[in-house]
Amino acid sequence: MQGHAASRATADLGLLARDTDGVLQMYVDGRFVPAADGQVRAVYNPATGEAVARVAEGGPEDARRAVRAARRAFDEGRWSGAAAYDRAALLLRLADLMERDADRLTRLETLNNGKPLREAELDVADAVRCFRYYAGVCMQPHGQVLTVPGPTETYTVREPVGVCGQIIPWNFPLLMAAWKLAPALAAGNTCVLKPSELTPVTALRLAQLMDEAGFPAGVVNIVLGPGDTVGQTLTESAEVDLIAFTGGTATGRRVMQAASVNVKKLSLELGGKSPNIVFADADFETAVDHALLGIFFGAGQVCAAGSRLLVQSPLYDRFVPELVERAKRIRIGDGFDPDTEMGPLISEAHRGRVEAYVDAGRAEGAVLAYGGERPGSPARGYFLQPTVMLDVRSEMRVVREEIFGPVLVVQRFDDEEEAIGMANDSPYGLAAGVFTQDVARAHRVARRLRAGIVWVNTYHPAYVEAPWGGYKQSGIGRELGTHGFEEYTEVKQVNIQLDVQPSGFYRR
Ligand code: TXE
Repeated sequence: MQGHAASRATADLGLLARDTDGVLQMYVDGRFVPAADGQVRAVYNPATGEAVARVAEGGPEDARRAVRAARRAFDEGRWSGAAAYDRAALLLRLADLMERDADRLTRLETLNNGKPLREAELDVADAVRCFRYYAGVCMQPHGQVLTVPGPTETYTVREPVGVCGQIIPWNFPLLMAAWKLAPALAAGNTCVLKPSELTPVTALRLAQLMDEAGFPAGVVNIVLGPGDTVGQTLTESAEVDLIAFTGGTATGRRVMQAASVNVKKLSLELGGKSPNIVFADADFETAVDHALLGIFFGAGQVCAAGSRLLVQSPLYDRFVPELVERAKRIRIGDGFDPDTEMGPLISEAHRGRVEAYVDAGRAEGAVLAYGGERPGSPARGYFLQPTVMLDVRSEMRVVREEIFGPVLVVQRFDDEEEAIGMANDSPYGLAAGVFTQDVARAHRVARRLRAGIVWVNTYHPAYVEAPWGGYKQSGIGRELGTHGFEEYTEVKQVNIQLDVQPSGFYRR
């Protein structure tokens, strides 16, 4: 079964546009092209450490070409000038093609990212939903008529910002492409999307599907390559009007700086260290289950991961042993194995970073209740055990910094006030979980948490209809929902004098 799905994924790779040497091509101005200087990069399957494909490795010149193509497409109005209905029709057509291709996209995602097939399936379904949702949003009216003093008709219109540079990470390669492209295209922008250099594969399949759907040339460009060259060129380019970035906070700062060149619009979806608060009155099974899901889904490589667990004292001694036992039972393995519950980390280097955090936590006095080791099996790949650290203090690095791996730190609290204080004691503010059966408490705590997303008695669901983004250093702006659409628009006010006459302000 596992081998079968994996070999089908290898066959799926054969569909992608390639040159005569088998190097996968990027997508610029409606054509699949090699890198301007012919560079090539290998991409890997993190579950085996094996190279699965070679891809064109773009550089600054490729980024500039893609930006020129997007600029031309925008300035000629090939897309922004199209009726919203026609843009929506293409987004819907794309969603249909993605659905037709869902099994393939799922396998390709597992092959290149390592996540279990069942996680990749969710990503593909959510990506399809995202394009459909924004097809609908795009056909809604977006302006307002305002009542102002005087005989003036005043209204607002929303217009596309222009050329959008979109930089995405490796943890949800296809879904992040959808979160960025769907609202931007719905609003009439043209796009240059840069996938992570580690996980370009599903974005290349998406490019083929966009080509098949019939998007005009230059409207969507997918340029491959490293962040510090291709990403940097996009963020610095005076021809780019908006940068939408998802990635680490340190890189986010650099992006912000580079984007200041022409005062670009900016949306940043950065890191998190999200608290998950379990009150003593919580439904026990639900809270344990969601605490596990909160941190071990995606092997913890999720911006909104519930990586700080806060448990109320009366429950602590029952809750934590059960959580640790359940963490031990999580089946780690190759994403193609249907029994796998948690896949590998994205790379050897990233696993090293996560292990260094575990060491730092121990050195600072945290107690390792379970994990921290590479599992004996699978023998290859970048796996790490689910890890739970106890007796942590709020000043420790493992409590303050984003680890981005399957590492949960657990703290104890006595009352609601203390829990809120601990939860908010972070430079981040992306998400938070609250487990309680007291409805008034749920609302009280949700109000006081300094986070863009609060889940009560659940963890992790993301709805395309609802705004996604963080407070504090977790970012700027919101993705998804109508807020996500508005990020990709400029708003213009138009004032029409109804009683046409001079102002009389100056003598005639
Ligand atoms: O991310 P980077 P990395 C966090 C997580 C992780 C840390 C580092 O804590 O451990 O970041 O991961 C592109 N100009 N998150 O190094 O560098 C890069 O090519 C423009 C949280 O993988 O942020 C990739 O496409 N672009 C996060 C994208 O930025 C640049 C998801 C993300 O890479 C660039 C990933 C530059 N100078 C990591 N440098 C989340 N919010 O979900 C790099 N890039």
